[in-house]
Amino acid sequence: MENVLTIILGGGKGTRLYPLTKERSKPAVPFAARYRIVDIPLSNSINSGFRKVYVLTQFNSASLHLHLAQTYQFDSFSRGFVEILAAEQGFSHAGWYEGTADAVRKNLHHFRTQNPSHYLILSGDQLYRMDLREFFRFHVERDADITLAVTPVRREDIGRYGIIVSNESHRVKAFEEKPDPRGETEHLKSSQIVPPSHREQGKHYLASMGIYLFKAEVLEKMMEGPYTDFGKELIPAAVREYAVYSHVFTGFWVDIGTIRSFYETHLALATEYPEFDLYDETSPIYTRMRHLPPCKFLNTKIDTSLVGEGCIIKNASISRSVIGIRTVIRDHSVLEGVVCMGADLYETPAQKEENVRKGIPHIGIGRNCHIKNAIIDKNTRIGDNCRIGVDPKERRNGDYGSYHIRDNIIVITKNQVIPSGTVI
Ligand code: ADQ
Ligand code: ADP
Repeated sequence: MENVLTIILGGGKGTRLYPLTKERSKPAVPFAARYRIVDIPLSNSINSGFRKVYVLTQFNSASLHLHLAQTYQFDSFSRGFVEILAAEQGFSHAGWYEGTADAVRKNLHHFRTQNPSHYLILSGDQLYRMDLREFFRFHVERDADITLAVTPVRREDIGRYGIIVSNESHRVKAFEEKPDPRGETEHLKSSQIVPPSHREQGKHYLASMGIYLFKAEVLEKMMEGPYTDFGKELIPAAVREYAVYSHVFTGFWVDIGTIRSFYETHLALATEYPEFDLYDETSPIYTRMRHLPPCKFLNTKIDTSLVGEGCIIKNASISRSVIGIRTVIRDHSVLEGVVCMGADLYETPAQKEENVRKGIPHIGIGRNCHIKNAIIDKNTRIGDNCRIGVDPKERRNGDYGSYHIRDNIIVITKNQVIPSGTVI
């Protein structure tokens, strides 16, 4: 009988989402006003009926643990679970996972306790909605050893992905990790299995989505090899030794693993008809029930924005923004293109008095602030009269103490204090 175990790759030493990952692992990064990044692959897996899930992460945090424990509870008949396996927690091989395959290898002894028939490996940093059951059926029908989910891409994009070459029956004949798009690429086209509508858009190549289904015995066998990474080593070797198939996915799929894509994906979600529909009740994105109060808006204009629960916003103007749970925005502030993650708590009157004594702003955004093109992480204290990302000036990538700049986006990290009158 089938017994699929889902493994979510929750991020390496990775600096791509830094500084959002400065104090937390990637799965715990807040997403879309009320979720966390890990909710996306987890929801896909659960909505597809695969309810035994391990999340591999470099380090566990109390908040990630709480989030998963309180959100993903299954009754005893479904035999589901979601468990975190963190690299730091003293196995015989201490230290970081050296790569994606290494992360899986170091946890095989945990996986074996479930006696799985198949391993479903998902990336932790992508936004998509996929029926993984259909993917599973495809794999079983072909008696594949390994099946890769693939999606059509243009030539200029091939350098970011593993590119596969498949024959008409979807058997993968070759795999090249991140080939140079300026080089010879004709041999990498899989035009015969790319749907015509995608070919018309110039998408002749098939990119691996980093979503793999393995027969359990095949993964076990391959784990005996010297491979540290799936994309760089293990999958290219598997194509030579095993029956590897490709399943073409043509829905919306985007990598949210960099600051730029994380930011742009957020702003896109706030538009009227985004390609990813958060409001699809047939396959919801799950997250923690927080029992927060409603949002309160006082004389405020909000346009093309998403707002999480429990926000209090007064005399403000907000456009093209995502405002996370419990955000407090005080009088006469203007936010344009801002991803604000919100706060873990509301401050009590006593805490606010203490803030005044210490001369620090309250949690949230102060009065008369103008903020553009920024990501503001949780629990930040932004004082009054700040101008952030507004004035035209050169903003070089770098780390500048209380803030960071990545691809022209200003990132204010968790718990930072931005004094009144700050100009960035
Ligand atoms: P990349 O995304 O560049 O390409 P990688 O950095 O290995 O590959 O990340 C894959 C996933 O694993 C990400 O979700 C990442 O956060 C996570 N991860 C990375 N290192 C990890 C570690 N040490 N422990 C736990 N998790 C880790 C891959 C494939 C390409 C494919 C693209 C699709 O290699 O072939 O085209 O994904 O996005
Ligand atoms: P969330 O999932 O709500 O984003 P976390 O998982 O990080 O947040 O946990 C934060 C929770 O802890 C919040 O629900 C909040 O109620 C509580 N919390 C954290 N710090 C404080 C504090 N200083 N005072 C009161 N409650 C706090």
